[in-house]
Amino acid sequence: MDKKLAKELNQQINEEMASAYIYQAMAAWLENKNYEGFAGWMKVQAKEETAHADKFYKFLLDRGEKIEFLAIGKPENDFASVLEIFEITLKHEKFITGRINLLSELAEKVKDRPAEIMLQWFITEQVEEEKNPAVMIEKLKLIKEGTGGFFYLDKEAGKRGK
Ligand code: OFO
Repeated sequence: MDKKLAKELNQQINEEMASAYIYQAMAAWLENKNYEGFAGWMKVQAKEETAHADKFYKFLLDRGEKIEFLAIGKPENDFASVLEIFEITLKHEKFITGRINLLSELAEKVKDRPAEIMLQWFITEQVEEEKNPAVMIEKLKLIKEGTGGFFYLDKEAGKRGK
């Protein structure tokens, strides 16, 4: 396998695990505030990220590449509001979409067809990954924290993955 592509795919395991870490820290902050629904939403998100990491892990294993686990930085642990959490989430997902696009362009450049096909799943997935926080941001902008509408949204958010 092309060395640069293998290195970047290995790096993506780290990016996905780092995403899980970021979202789990957000879930903890939300749980501390007793926003159990939003916290549940974030926990589902974190689990999805470890599943994404696993897809890259398995792909590299299947191709006979050596896997190297890299360091994960300390995530943000304090937030100004629930809205800010989802804004950070959207920004982070846009960064991940950029990573997936980079991987896809690289796979195309070196004509690695299996990698191209594997990455197509992620290209589609990233549409959802950006849409989910974007929808939540729109809703949160319409309602103030502490209102009945806010607690309703918290409850609705908790239905994710159930
Ligand atoms: Fe794995 O897509 Fe979000 O980060």
